[in-house]
Amino acid sequence: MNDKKPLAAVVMGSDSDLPVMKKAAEVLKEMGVSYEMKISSAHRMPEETAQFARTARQRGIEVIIAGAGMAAHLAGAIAAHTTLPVIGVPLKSGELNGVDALYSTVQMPSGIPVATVAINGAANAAYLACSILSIKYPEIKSALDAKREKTRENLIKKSDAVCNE
Ligand code: C2R
Repeated sequence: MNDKKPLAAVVMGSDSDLPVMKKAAEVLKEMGVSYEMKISSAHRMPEETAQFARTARQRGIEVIIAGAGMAAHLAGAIAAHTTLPVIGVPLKSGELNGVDALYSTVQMPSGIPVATVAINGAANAAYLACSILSIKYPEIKSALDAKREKTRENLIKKSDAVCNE
């Protein structure tokens, strides 16, 4: 699906975030959403991060997922430069196990929102991005509906297998 023009962007603060953030890419792929993925740190690459955020809408991006650990300013710094929806993923990293990143990501000042998911919640960030895109794209709504139906059926099967032995 990634040969199409990207609708979603997945950004992370460091290559050390990739094992968690690739889960967002997997969900987007499964839902048929074209995406771009990059490392861009607001702290270590401030100019590139601002440039990415400022140009995202004109490049056709419609939603941004940003994951960072520790003093996680990436999602907020991106939101400062665009009015596209930004979903922040606080990552478990360092001595405070992600609570620092959660607080840094969720506590945005009024007017510059970041929709924050759980610590390491990269998959749910992607599902939320798909929900946002599904308002405009019926095929993404269908993919989300099909995924929920499959999850429901699997759980019923598991219940029958595990609880009725
Ligand atoms: P390294 O492993 O590269 O030292 O990074 C990254 O997201 C990562 O979880 C350690 C952690 O620092 C985070 N980081 C940020 C930002 N840039 C990198 N929180 C930022 O701009 O917010």
